Amino acid sequence: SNDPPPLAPIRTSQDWREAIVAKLIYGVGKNVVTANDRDWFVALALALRDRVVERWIASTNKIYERGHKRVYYLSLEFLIGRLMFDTLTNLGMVDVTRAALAELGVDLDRVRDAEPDAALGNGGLGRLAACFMESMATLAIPGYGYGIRYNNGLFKQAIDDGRQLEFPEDWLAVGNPWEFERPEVAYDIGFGGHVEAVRDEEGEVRHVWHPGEVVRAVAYDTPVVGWRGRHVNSLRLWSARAVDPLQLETFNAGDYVGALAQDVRAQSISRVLYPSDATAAGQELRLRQEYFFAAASLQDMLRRHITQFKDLRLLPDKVAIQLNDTHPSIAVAELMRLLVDEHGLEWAEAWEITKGTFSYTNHTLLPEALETWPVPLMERMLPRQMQIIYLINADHLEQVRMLGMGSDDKLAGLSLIDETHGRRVRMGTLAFIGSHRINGVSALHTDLMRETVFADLHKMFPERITNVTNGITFRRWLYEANPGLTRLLVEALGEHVCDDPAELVALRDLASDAGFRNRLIACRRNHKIILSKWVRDRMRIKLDPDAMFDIHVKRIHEYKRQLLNILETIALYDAIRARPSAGWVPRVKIFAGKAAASYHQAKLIIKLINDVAKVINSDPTVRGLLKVVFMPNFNVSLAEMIIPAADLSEQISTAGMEASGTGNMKFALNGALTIGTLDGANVEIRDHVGDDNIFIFGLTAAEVADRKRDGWRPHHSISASPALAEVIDAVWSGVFSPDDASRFHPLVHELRGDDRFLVTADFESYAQAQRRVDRLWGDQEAWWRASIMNTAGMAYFSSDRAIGDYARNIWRTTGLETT
Ligand code: DL6
Repeated sequence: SNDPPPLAPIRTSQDWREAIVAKLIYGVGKNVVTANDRDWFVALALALRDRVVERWIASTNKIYERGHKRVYYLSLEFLIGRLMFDTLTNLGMVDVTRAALAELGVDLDRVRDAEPDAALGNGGLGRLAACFMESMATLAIPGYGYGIRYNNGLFKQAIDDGRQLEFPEDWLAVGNPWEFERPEVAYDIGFGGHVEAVRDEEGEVRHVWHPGEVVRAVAYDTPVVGWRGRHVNSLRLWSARAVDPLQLETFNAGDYVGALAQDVRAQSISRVLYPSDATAAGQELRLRQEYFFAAASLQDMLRRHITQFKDLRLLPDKVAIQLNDTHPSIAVAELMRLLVDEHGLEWAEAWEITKGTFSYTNHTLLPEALETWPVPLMERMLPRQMQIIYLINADHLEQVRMLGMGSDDKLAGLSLIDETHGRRVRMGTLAFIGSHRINGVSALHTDLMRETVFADLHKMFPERITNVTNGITFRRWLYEANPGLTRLLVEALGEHVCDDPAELVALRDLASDAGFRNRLIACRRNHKIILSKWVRDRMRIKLDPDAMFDIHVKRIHEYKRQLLNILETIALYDAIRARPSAGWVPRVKIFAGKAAASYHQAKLIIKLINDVAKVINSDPTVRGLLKVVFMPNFNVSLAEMIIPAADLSEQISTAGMEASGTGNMKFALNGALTIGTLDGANVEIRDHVGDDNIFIFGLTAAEVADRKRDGWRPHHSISASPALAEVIDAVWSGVFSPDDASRFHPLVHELRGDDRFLVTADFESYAQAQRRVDRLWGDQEAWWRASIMNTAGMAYFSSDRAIGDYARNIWRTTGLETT
């Protein structure tokens, strides 16, 4: 067999200690006396990596030997976070590692903190891709992630005088021990130039693209280990460089900067993650990134397919390509180019192969996030792909006419070219018509896709849209983030619950068990103490771990309505001050999240939260009853610390706007109760945990749509709520910004003007829901019963279930047998 010879088994902590120390000496070049935390992290990562590689090569061999179908997950974002504990947990090596390091006087938790977060994503979409990679490995589905190896991931956020500042992120500064550079896996990617039509010997016209610029894509591979280490997949990220990095003549002539200019231009493609989360990204560089990684990935997978199966006609049987949002959707035109121009297939056959191979996930209905690219830019940068898009469009519009949907306005709406704002290519339409399945990410979102953005395409292809509700990997978000709760679950339900989350449902029988409840309370309190210590050490704010921790963490966006939360917090502050001894429930309001650097309203919301925090936290009247904290630089690792400490989870987006949410699932799994709207996956969470165990408020998506249709005016909502009117007046008049009374006028203008996110419409209902929260908190037995019912109901939200759905209904494949 080609499988590697087995490594020496790790039987004792001493065996493992020796392996780690060997890596420290021969891999890092340090000794146990001089090693710092980072050195230990690298040594441990290298030692672990050996154990992973052993399995990785065996998994890869098995995929080849079985001729199994491969799944390619194309995503511009993978928000991975740290990998150390994923690897330790999935290999079952946490305890032996802790012991081995302790024998050396090294603390595993400090080593854990020395690993930088791989933040190659903006938010939910990128984190979903990371969870899906882990679940594909767990289910032994031969899955390959393809993306970009950004030198700088999502910016670091600092808060200065309450305002967000952005700094470059530098996750590679200390090296990345998990990855393997593959200089031999490199592809040339063209841009610009012209297309030549030539006649071949048989008189057929062939199109030859002569790019004006060529950039090289070089692969970096990271192994992705599944649960219990049974299968290991690959994440392949592309890095860009010039074909000729150094112009020697120019250099010798003394122009040292000019000599490197081509390389700098090429490298800019993989330099930074595009800082966008549901805001339009109308930048040429972004399109270069999209084409660069899509084209490199396609060349790579076609090479692999041809080497093994020889026949491109087998592509839909042997390959499934999932487009994570429209970002990689230029791949549809590129695959057609490769099949027709480079491999000589007939157009019609190539189109059937393309559709049979691709599927597309939509992650948002927000109009500003639906990608379109200006036709002149496409013609200049990707001339052959643009011709192909025109040809696809001609066939598509012909089909529209044949189906009797060919009225002018229908044709205009269904066309690949949007003529309403200059001429632009609709990437969502390209992804849709080039795929055999299109999925939304929650039941509600999928329904809305059918009814709104894709209504006409859905009429044309009624079978194509399907739903796959998102999920999260329980390994990271329960076993690693909350080992105490995991231990309780294993003790109560047996070890097998870690393999089959469906068994969580048995927890319902313990919902009223006092012994279990008390241990759960101790576990939560422990996490609240850890969080409080973080806040005390970094922000010099003291929190009471016995207060209710009410947590709102996610990207800052108007539709996610952090503004609604902080306005209600002000109302609560006013109410407490009016009647300080009315038996208030002590609360800590915790916010965290990044705003896109150019998103002014979102950044102003951060400033408002911080200004409100300053006033409330220094007011002795509410001491012990209310605290407000904005934790800087929210990232995956911080989320792992915050979520197990939450009592209340804020999921309060305007109904119809949050496609799914995945934070909502992480909190509920860890036993936080949700206060939320009937939006995204909240709807399904309610169905699984039960109406009594979640605080639902606000307008439904249908009611939001009705209000908007009827010419929504916030005036009535504001005047119907004295508390809200008072809060808005206070913000307007500078109560929280005495140094600059007009600072928050843009926020108030929006609230009193369009209020596009219906903050004022939902305010009263939200405030009443918060009082229901207070009442339940007052009955601790009932609160903890509800908490247990949340954890017990979350099996459905495992990303293993989601990946199972994709495999069955979209990719038409299964996992490999593992032993
Ligand atoms: O599907 C993952 C995640 C959802 O849970 C969020 O509800 C949704 O907002 C997010 N979408 C995006 C896309 N934004 N853009 N472009 O991040 O996807």
